[in-house]
Amino acid sequence: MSFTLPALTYAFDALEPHIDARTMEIHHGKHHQAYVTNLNNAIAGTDAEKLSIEDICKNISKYPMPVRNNGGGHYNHSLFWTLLSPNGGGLPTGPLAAAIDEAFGNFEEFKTKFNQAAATRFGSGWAWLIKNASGKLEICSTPNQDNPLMDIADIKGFPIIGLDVWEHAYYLHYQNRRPDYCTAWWNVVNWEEAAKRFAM
Ligand code: MN3
Repeated sequence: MSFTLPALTYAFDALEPHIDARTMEIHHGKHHQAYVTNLNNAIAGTDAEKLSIEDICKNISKYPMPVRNNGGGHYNHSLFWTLLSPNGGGLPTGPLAAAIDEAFGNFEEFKTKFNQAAATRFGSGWAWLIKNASGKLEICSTPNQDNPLMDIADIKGFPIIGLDVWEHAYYLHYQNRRPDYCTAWWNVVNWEEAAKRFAM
């Protein structure tokens, strides 16, 4: 079995003006496709071909760097697309909203802390809201294509939302203005999908 690029459930231009069509087209069709192709090449003929991408991530310390970089890239982007929606933005509801208030005080405080994590991740990486082993929410960030599922992560947990802060995610439209991209991204966050993940 080999991994494949998941189709987007919305058009490349559906997230405009917050995320532009050209960025989405290159990000999905070129960057994510490259992670898939390179992951398949890296695991060809090994037992990892029989595993899910989640199981590969959970034991990532057992694999060489190309599997970590491209396997992380495939998991992270597959998740990222589902957490974006043209009907997104607004506020979370239900148990996820309550858990955010409990962990961070209120939604605005949560946003501020998440934006800080995204802005201060040096170089390329991701900002995350995770559910940790005790079921509590935490904010963290990871370098490169690492993620909190990985056994090598400083802070481990199940990703509820993730924000790609690699320059390829925003440079065409926002150039060096990562904080502007992070601010705009809240308008397209798919809280319905995030709530489903929190309930898992
Ligand atoms: Mn990316």
